Amino acid sequence: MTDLDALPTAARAEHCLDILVTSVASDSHTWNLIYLQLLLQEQGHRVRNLGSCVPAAMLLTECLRQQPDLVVISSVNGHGHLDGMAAVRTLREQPRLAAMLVVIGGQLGIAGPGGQRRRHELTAAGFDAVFEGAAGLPAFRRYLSGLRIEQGHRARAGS
Ligand code: B12
Repeated sequence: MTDLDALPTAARAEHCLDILVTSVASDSHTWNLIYLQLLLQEQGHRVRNLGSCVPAAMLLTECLRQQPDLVVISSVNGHGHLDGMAAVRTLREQPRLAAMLVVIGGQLGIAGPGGQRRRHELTAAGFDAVFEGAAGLPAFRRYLSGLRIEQGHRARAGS
């Protein structure tokens, strides 16, 4: 796990999220995770990064312990859609995690982006959103902005 305090962070956003960045069990790539961590921290979110090769059981333990607002799974080795489905099913079996947001992105298959069909498989397994291939990052940024607005509305409604 990365020492977060040693990394530069932007001023905390008004509605910052607690975000868990992780990979899947088979994937040993790490720069994708560092990239995402910095991207999210630059936007003022609090990030914990579990690193590479994270078994589903470990992810489950960390989610129960940390109760993050959002879990971001990244995989680029081509096995992410299979490992990702196993991981999200493990999380969704836990009633306490049923409402937690979980998204996945990167290079999820060995034959390029899987399009609508793969997105459907992954969302059916329990992901809230899928960000695959080159179009993934801009779509992910838009998704995050939407969450921030939603959280702002919730905070105002509660106040
Ligand atoms: C460096 C590297 C390695 C290093 C990793 C070292 C490390 N500490 O990370 C080593 C040598 C270990 C390695 C091993 C392997 N690798 Co490799 N590796 C690469 C390489 C050259 C660069 C990856 C990288 O660091 N990029 C920099 C980061 C910042 O970018 P990124 O990973 O692409 O992530 C970006 C996007 O994908 C996206 N993204 C990623 N995740 C997410 C998540 C979300 C939510 C969003 C929105 C976006 C997003 O955002 C990031 C920034 O743009 C790529 C080829 C390439 N040029 O991309 C191959 C590559 C990823 N590797 C590949 C393969 C096949 C392997 C091996 C299976 C090779 C082998 N036969 O052993 C193993 C797998 C090991 C394993 N168990 O996972 C393939 C994957 C093919 C696929 N997906 O179909 C690639 C694409 C090479 C290729 N063209 O074939 N690899």
